[in-house]
This record gives sequence, C-alpha cells and structure tokens, in this order.
Amino acid sequence: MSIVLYHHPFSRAATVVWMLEEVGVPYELRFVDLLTGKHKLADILALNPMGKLPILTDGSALVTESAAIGLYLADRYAAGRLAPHLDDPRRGTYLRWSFFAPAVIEPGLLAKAAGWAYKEGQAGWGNHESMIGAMQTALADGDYLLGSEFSMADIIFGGTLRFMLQFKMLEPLPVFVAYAERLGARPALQKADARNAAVIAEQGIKRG
Ligand SMILES: N[C@@H](CCC(=O)N[C@@H](CS)C(=O)NCC(=O)O)C(=O)O
Repeated sequence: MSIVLYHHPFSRAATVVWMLEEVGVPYELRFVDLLTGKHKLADILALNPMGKLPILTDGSALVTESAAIGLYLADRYAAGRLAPHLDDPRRGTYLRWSFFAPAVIEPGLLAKAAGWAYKEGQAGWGNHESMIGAMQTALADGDYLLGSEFSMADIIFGGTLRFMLQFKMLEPLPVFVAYAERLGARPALQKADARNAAVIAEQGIKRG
C-alpha cells in the first residue's frame, strides 16, 4: 500500500484518518505509541525532526503538519472534488480557512486557555473576539466554508473547531455547534471514528 499514516488515535492523526476516508484512497495505519515515547526514537525523528504525529508517506513523498497533509491529499487525489482547481476563484477561500485553523485558531485558543501575555498586533492570531468574528464570517454563507460544497478545508478548519468545542476551549455558539453536527453526520467521519476506536481497542489504551 503506498500511503502510510504514522498514527495514534489520541493525536491529530485521528483527523487525518477522516481526511483519508473522505478522499477514498487505500492506506495503512502504522501505530506509534506516543504514550511510551516511541515518537522520539530515531526512525520517527528521521521522518519528522519534531518527533510529532501525524506523519504521512506516499511512495517517496513525505508530509507532516496535519493541514499540509490535508491539502496534499486533496490536491493529489481529489482535485475538483475536495479541493477547488488552481484556476477556481474559490481556491482563495479554500486556502484562507485551511491556514486559519493552525495559524490562528489553534494558537489563539491555546493562548487564551493558558493566559499568555502577548501583543495583539504582533501575534498572528490577534485578539479572541476578532478571531471568533472571523470564524463566524467563514461560516456565514452556507453549510460549509465554500457554501454548499464540502471540501478539505472543512476537515482542517472543522476538525479543529470540533476538537476545541469538545474540550470546551471554544464557546459553543449555535453556528459552531450546528456546523460541528453537520460534519459529525458525514459517513467518512463516522468510518474514521470507527477505525480510530478499533486501534484503541486493539492497543488497549486509555485517555489519560
Ligand atoms: N502542527 C502539528 C502539531 C503536531 C502535534 O503537536 N502532534 C502531537 C499529537 S496531536 C504530538 O505528536 N505530540 C507529542 C509530542 O510532542 O511529544 C500538526 O498539525 O500536525
């Protein structure tokens, strides 16, 4: 099998399983035991010097960073379906919200939860209220970020939003909750949840 996902079900790799299920390509999951530090051993560091998951290999291609993995998979295997074509004007919106999740939502909500002191004009995530406002704007024009059409951007942005809601790091505004529920109803997400649950059972692991 050409696609290998280095995976642990309690990591962002769980969302990459959802990406792969939406894309619909065969893939192998290779379990890396984060709980016993296997991600800091030489074989993993050779793939990702950060010693972090997820890591995806596809033949000779190597991709780390969840958002980059999503964009890679959509361009490579689902162009025109999960990623607008390069000359499609919606490509700007697609990239905009795909980058917004790791660049703004993740650090912004972490900064708030941890009570970091920072200068709003210098931090790329700005202030909390403007971030929440931007997220509402992103979801204002339809069921998905591209309106009526689901795309990989919804997995990247929506996966982060769902995680942050689940761990109560994001206020449950009706627009966020409805979007999270819409995503939760997708068969590919349910298949991914089942696949992640099977690994949890197989490995006999529990959340700390
Ligand atoms: N920016 C990275 C973050 C990767 C990351 O922090 N992964 C966590 C699991 S979700 C990890 O491997 N943590 C183990 C560690 O850092 O020791 C991405 O989006 O893929």
